[in-house]
Amino acid sequence: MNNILHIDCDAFYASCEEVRYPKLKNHPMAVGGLSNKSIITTANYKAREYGIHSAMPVFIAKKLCPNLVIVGVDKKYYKEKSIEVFDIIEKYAKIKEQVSIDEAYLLVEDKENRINKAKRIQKEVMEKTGIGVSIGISYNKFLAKISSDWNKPLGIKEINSSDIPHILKDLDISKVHGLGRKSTKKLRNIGIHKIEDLLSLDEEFLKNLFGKQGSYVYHVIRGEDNRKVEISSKRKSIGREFTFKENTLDLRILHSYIDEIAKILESDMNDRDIKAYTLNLKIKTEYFKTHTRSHTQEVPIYKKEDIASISKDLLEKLISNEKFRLLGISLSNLSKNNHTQLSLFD
Ligand code: TTP
Ligand code: MG
Repeated sequence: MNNILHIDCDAFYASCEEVRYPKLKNHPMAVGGLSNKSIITTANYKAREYGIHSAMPVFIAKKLCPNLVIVGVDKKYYKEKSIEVFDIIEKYAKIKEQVSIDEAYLLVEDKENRINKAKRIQKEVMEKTGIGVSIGISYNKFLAKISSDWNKPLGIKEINSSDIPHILKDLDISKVHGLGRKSTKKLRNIGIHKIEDLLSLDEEFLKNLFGKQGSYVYHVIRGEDNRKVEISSKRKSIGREFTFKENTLDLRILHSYIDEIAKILESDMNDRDIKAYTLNLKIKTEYFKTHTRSHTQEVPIYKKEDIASISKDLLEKLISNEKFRLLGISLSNLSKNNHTQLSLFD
């Protein structure tokens, strides 16, 4: 069963800039340093038609495409967009493992047709964030990652066990994630250019060449990869907050927001198969002062009734004569339901 999805954003930094400056959408554009001596970080697909790519010096890129627009790097903004994108994606899977600013693996365990699921993800992410993603579907991480790169941008590709190894044969060895630049160079020097050539080498030979990594490569190109999709260790909390239509101190209203958030958090934790040990309540007053209170306990918190009652207790400690304009609850100190503390993965 193909339970693993690999999602990779298309021309990520450049797509973020296109969201900000829609006029750049149909124009060759790259993100990078602004001086001629600097290099291109990434380029939109229009610019790629001119042969422009990551790590290319700016002066060469400008030679290839004189009307290329170059936008400076704004990592903070890309990070925010990344959170927007992957918060949406997270809802589609039991486990999400984010591996970089623009890519994540999902472990999906429902019955939904994988291609349909991928289409739904693409559509929702595009509609809500303006970012295009490509999605690879397969039965292990290595093949899912190869598939997400198969027909970018906005690609969807599924690789089945019956496709292995022939579907990989024509791919260049640079597509083998885990083979670095030095390793591919070494291989090219001995006439190995395609995965087909790589398949003709035995495990001992690859081990001698690259040590343990050689053994890894020998197996993954045969569709053997046992790495598990793990909840991202970076995910330290899950939470929701609401800003009220009108500032209030009415306990009935505040409690109903708490009940609502508790319901959402219970279902979020259920979907992800996790529990929490700490609950944090945050309120913002009408004068924009933020106050927080937390509660940690030995017994995991995951039921909506518990989330609500702990929050209501904490809320009492925050009541003053200032009205509230926002209330949020987050859960941290997360662990998977098999009780492995997430910090173990750090
Ligand atoms: P990638 O996913 O490798 O590239 P990309 O998203 O721009 O394009 P693609 O459609 O082929 O996936 O990298 C994600 C972002 O990381 C990229 O937008 C910019 C940044 N990045 C660097 O900072 N340095 C690099 O060398 C590369 C390759 C990317
Ligand atoms: Mg990408």
